[in-house]
Amino acid sequence: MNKTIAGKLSILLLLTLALLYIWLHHWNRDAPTGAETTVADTDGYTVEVIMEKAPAQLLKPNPLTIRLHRADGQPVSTAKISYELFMPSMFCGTVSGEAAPATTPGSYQADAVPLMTGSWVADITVQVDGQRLQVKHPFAAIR
Ligand SMILES: [Cu+2]
Repeated sequence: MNKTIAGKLSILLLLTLALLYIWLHHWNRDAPTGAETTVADTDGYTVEVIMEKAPAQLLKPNPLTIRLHRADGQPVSTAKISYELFMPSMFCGTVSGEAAPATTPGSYQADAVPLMTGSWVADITVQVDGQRLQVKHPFAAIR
């Protein structure tokens, strides 16, 4: 192989690797992960966490629905449900609040307001019949 061609090829290879590295890095940092719904069976209850908008909108109230029912399917409307939003890879503070019972039995409603774009977790605490259930719902926030 010609020396100049080999040189050009190695530069091209380096450039490709550099671009690949930047792309992967960018991808990992900026593609927030998250789901629309998290369903958890815990201590005889099923907790469903539904983010109506996925990804969520930055600095906007995003409807957050929590549905609670017993293992036998009976909805539970007497729980006290609170939430705490945090970013798992940052120390930028938390946003907390309570979910109010909605008209549908076993359904609770809150508005989640993410303060930054990226990956968030909604940490849901359900207090029901002297029990404390915890469900973590990952979600993403975009501009
Ligand atoms: Cu943050």
